[in-house]
Amino acid sequence: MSTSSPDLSSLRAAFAGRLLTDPADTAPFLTDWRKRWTGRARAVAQPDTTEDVASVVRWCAQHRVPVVPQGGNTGMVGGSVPDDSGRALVLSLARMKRIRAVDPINNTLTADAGCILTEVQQAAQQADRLFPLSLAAEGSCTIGGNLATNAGGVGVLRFGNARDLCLGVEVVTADGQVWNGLRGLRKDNTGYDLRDLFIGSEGTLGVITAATLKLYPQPAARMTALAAVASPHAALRLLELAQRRLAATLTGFEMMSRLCGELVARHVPSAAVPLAAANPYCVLLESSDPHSEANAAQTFERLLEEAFEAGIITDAAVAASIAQSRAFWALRENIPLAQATEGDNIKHDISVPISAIGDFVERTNAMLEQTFPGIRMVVFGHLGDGNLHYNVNAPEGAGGARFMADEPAINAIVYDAVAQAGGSISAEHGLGQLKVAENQHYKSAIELSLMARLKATFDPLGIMNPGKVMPVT
Ligand code: FAD
Ligand code: 2HG
Ligand code: ZN
Repeated sequence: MSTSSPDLSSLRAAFAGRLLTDPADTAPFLTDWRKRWTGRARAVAQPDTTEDVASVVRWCAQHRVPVVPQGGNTGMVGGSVPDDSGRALVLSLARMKRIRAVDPINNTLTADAGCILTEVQQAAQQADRLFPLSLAAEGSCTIGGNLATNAGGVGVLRFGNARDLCLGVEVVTADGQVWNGLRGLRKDNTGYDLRDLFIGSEGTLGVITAATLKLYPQPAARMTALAAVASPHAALRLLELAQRRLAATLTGFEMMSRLCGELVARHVPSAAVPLAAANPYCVLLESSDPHSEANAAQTFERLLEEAFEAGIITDAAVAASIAQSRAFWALRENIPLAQATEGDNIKHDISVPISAIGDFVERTNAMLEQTFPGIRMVVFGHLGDGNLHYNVNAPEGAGGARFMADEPAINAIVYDAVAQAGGSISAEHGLGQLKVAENQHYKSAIELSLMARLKATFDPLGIMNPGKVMPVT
């Protein structure tokens, strides 16, 4: 790839005021949410339309300039920021915010990639529909970023991940052509599924500029409860019972370890809930009932009584109001912020078969505690999907830098255990730049070879978000 500096003047002329080069203006685009990676860039381009995106990508292809697509910059694995070579151009989709169409009969909504997730949820609500993708970053992440990472979140148990919620995409390819694949079809077997290749590709195959999304009916009532359990094994027994009793109305099942509750109490006291800091593990359950509040409350309370009587849960609190329900969710949603405020941390966004989670946590906790005495496990996440944020913080009072030096050894223990359980080293956050090498280690040769061939086919010049997902060759 060229190291000389191509002239930006044609882009600057086309993007009057929307091509940032001043370091004070570009800085927010160059560091990720975790503040773990800071890169440099030639410029940050801010397109308004799909044709703008295409013209930037064509310019980048012509001059062999790497393109780093960026949405809300809330990713956890460093995918949205450039490396420190200063050669890349950051392509921020943040100004592309049009809701293009809502079709309540087809139950679809088509939105520009830069729409914030909450804006999409609100547009669906205005049409008396639900767009069920939901995650704590929803006030700043974009639908393009959600699709590019195939985000999960707290509704996957019932509605699936971003891929399951997307019927069509519009994409600017690596050579700057526009593919309009905005089909609102539930059935379309006309060959290879290009949409599904772009979803989850983290900006390494093309730029998603718009998407057609699936909508659902709004529920009549929602119930939320926090239940205390002794262990992840007990949480799994609760999951099995809840799925039996609530069937498809069970829409959320999140688990958190005691330290999560303690860290929220310490760093985000307004979101603290005493139950979470007083028990080894807590589960946040949510049901969404299509019929009525009375029906929802009755089924939910019966479930918790039965769980008590069976000795599965030791304590529980059912939210008596919308405000209390929000408070329970605030506890859960503030764990990442509380963990970041506590200090240097190592994240493992892992999945294993749901049935294997109890043993996985017990065995891996024991191995880590034995090898790194005092290490603190901050374990939480989407238990109903078999996906845990099996995160760790340094021992209380220990220096962060020394702890981070142990990251490769800590990762090896965790990921070997994940591999042994038949799991994945990235359940929902993607690979970004964080897990490229580890993916090469844990994936089979044939998978890696097919991935490399796809990358070369879609992006022969290697300009699309280089160094993310795949190693630079
Ligand atoms: P960015 O961070 O800007 O980009 C992410 C990746 O997508 C990068 O590789 C980027 O190059 C690429 N990209 C962005 N936009 C485009 C585009 N239009 N076309 C092509 N490529 C693009 N994630 C979950 O899955 N589940 C959670 O529950 C969850 N909770 C979170 C909670 C918090 C507090 C935070 C900070 C993050 C959380 N995340 C979660 C991670 C993050 O929010 C998601 O990965 C989200 O989908 C990223 O969207 P974004 O717009 O911020 O993308
Ligand atoms: C969540 O579920 C996010 O809250 C973030 O996926 C997880 O901070 C993390 O590790
Ligand atoms: Zn998560």
